[in-house]
Amino acid sequence: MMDPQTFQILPGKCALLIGTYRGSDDKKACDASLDELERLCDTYGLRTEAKIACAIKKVEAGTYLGQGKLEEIQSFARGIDAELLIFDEEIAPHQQRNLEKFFRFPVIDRAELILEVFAQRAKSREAKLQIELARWMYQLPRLRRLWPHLSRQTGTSGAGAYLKGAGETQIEIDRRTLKKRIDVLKKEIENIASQRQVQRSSRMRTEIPTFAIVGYTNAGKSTLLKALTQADVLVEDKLFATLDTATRKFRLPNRQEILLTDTVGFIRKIPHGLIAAFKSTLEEALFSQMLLHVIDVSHIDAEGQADTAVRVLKELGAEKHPVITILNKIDQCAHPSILVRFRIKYPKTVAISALQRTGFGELLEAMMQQIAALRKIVDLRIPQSHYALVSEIMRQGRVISCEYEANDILLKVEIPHHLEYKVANFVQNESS
Ligand SMILES: Nc1nc2c(ncn2[C@@H]2O[C@H](COP(=O)(O)OP(=O)(O)OP(=O)(O)O)[C@@H](O)[C@H]2O)c(=O)[nH]1
Ligand SMILES: [Mg+2]
Repeated sequence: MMDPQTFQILPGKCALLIGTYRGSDDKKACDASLDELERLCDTYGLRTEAKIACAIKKVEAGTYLGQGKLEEIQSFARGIDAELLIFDEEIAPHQQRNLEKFFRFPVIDRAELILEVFAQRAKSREAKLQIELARWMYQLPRLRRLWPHLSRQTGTSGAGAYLKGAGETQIEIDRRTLKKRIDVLKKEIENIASQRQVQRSSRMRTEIPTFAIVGYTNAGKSTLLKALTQADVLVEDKLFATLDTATRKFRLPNRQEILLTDTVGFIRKIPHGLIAAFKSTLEEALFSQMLLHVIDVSHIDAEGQADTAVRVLKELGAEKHPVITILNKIDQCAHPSILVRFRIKYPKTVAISALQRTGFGELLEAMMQQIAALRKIVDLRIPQSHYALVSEIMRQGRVISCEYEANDILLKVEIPHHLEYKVANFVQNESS
């Protein structure tokens, strides 16, 4: 069996980045996207020697770019001693093969680089399995193009086998082996997901309100979790610092206990297989009752990043969840007018600096309001003999006042909706 490491693009290589655009309006977006690709290279450890934005009229079926453009790029690449070409757009497997034949060095696309970054940074068993699955699914239609200088050779069954002229049969055998491995991985991931389901339902039984911190990569999600809960999570000025979800308890100023979950960041042109593979991790966000969408307002394309995050959340089916939009990094925000635009576009926004811990009062207030919207305040008169019920209410609700009268307990309490039917017989009047 081939080792997924076989495909590794070795860090330290010198890369030439290629983006394409059609109209002049597209040029800006193309440049911004190339800058992000450069950051991905940096995260991975590749050196970006140059970035080229090519104006194109149409995509060539066989080689993506036309002959003239390819020749231009080739002479440029030679001049800078490029060892690797990275396309910002998705390149079909046959185009990739043709391009590699033409350039005579490895050609990859943004999706493959993202997969490599994930592979390099995955730590937990689940993240490792998910990324292995995504990589194999990506490589399956590309088996023929394994490169020697891309790869770390592992015995005779790795990339080397192809170079020694292994024929169709070897590819067929490997393809079958790969498919089997993909099935095994899918099953293992399903098992972990079902264990998570069990944990999740026990958490739901205790009904602690849960917020998932979501948003574009590098927006400051982990910084926020760390600032609020002193959690020992990784904060880095790199894309995809977090690949594992981390959940921490936090107590709001009104003593309400909540859970906060840090999640994997989103990115533009995210490889499809990656969303599928990480679905069980990302689902953590869906099962949270509420979302905190963190936006880096100091980023030049903050609006585009926010749109991408909203789109991915929609793809995951989380668009109905109540959201607090957090405008983060206001300490670095160069254009305050952007804050106004965000406030108009998104219904509940708060502006903070997770790093400098400012704006937290407003944020916590918004979170308390959000929880209150999911809850109800009631006045109850409960005989003391029903102590089990009283203790359940005390645990899950927020007691506003408590008095004793004869053998009864008089409670004014904020309760989650699922407790309403249990206390229905003891309600005096509903306060709100
Ligand atoms: N100036 C400034 N920098 C911030 C702020 N919040 C976070 N950062 C920085 O932004 C970078 C990314 O922060 P992280 O918390 O790792 O971002 P993330 O959203 O968890 O990123 P991924 O896990 O990669 O998706 C780090 O260098 C942080 O120090 C802020 O309020 N102001
Ligand atoms: Mg993070």
